[in-house]
Amino acid sequence: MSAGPADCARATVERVSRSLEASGIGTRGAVLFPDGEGPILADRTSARSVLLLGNIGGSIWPAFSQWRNGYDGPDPLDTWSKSVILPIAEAVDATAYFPSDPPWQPFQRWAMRAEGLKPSPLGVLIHPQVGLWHGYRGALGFSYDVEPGKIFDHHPCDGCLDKPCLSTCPVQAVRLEAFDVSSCRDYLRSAGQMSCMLSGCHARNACPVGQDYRYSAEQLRFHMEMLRL
Ligand code: B12
Ligand code: SF4
Ligand code: SF4
Repeated sequence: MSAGPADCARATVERVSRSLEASGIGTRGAVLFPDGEGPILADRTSARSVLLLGNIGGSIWPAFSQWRNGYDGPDPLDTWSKSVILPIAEAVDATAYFPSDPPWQPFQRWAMRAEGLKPSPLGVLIHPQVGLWHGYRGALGFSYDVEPGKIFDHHPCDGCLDKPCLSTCPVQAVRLEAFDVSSCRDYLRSAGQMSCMLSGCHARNACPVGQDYRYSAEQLRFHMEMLRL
C-alpha cells in the first residue's frame, strides 16, 4: 500500500523534529488555514498550513550559547535561528517565517490557534505546563495540511487567584486591561532598571506556573538586554 498525503505530512513533521533536535528548537503545533487565508509562500500562493517552531524553557540555550561564542554580529538569536531553520525549510520544500522579520507575521495569533494558548497580563502567551517560559524561533509554511498537535483548553490565569504578576512590576506596567509597553520600556532605559536587567522581569519571575522551565540567569539577562535596545 502506498503512503497517502496524511502519511507524507506526518513524515514531514517527524523529519523537521528530528532535524531540529540538536538545536533544542521543537515543533510547537500547527495552524490549518481555509483557502487564501494563510501567509504567502515562496511561490506566491497562500499556505495551507504553518508549523510553529520554538523553545520550551532553556531548551535552546546550550546549542545557541555554543554557537554564539564564535559570532560577533548583530541579532545573534535571530541569526542562529535562521542558520538552523533555513536549511531544514529547503530540505522539506517549505517557506520559513521568522518572528522579527518584517512584515511581522502574527506569531501569537498562530500560537493561540496551534496550541490553544491564551494571553497573560504580561502580553506574552501563557502555556499551561511551561507558563511564560517559551518563545517562537520561526515557522514553516506548507502548501498542504500538516497534522495539528495538542490543543490546550485550560487557561492558567483563570485559576490564579493571587495574580502576583500584577503587583511585582515597579512601574505597574502589568495590568489586567493591557500590558503598558511604554512604561516598561521607559523604565528599562532609566537608572532604576538594574534589577529587571539583572534578574529578569519581576512579573514574569513571580508567575507560579512552569517554574521548572524558568530561564537560567544568563538567558534571562540576554533577553532583557535585547528588550532594552
Ligand atoms: C514588536 C514586539 C515586541 C515589542 C512590543 C510588544 C508589544 N506588546 O506590543 C517589544 C520590543 C516591547 C517586545 C517585548 C517583548 N516581547 Co515581543 N514581540 C514583538 C513582535 C516582533 C511583533 C508583535 C506584533 O506586533 N506582531 C504582529 C501581529 C499582527 O501579530 P499577532 O500574533 O496578531 O500579535 C498580536 C496579538 O497576539 C495581540 N494580542 C495579544 N493578546 C491578544 C489576545 C487576543 C484574544 C487577540 C485576538 C490578540 C492578542 O498582541 C500582539 C501584538 O503585540 C513579536 C513577534 C511577532 N512576529 O509577532 C514578538 C513577541 C510577541 N515577543 C515576545 C516576547 C517573549 C517578548 C518579551 C518577553 C521579550 C523578553 N524580554 O523576553 C518582551 C515582553 C513585553 C511584553 N510584556 O509584551 C514573544 C512572545 C512569545 C509568547 N510566549 O507569547 C514573540 C512572539 C517573539 C518570539 N520570538 O517568540 N516585543
Ligand atoms: S501570575 Fe497568575 S495571572 Fe499572572 S501570568 Fe501567572 S498565572 Fe497568569
Ligand atoms: S521588565 Fe521590569 S519594568 Fe518591565 S514589566 Fe517587567 S518588572 Fe515591569
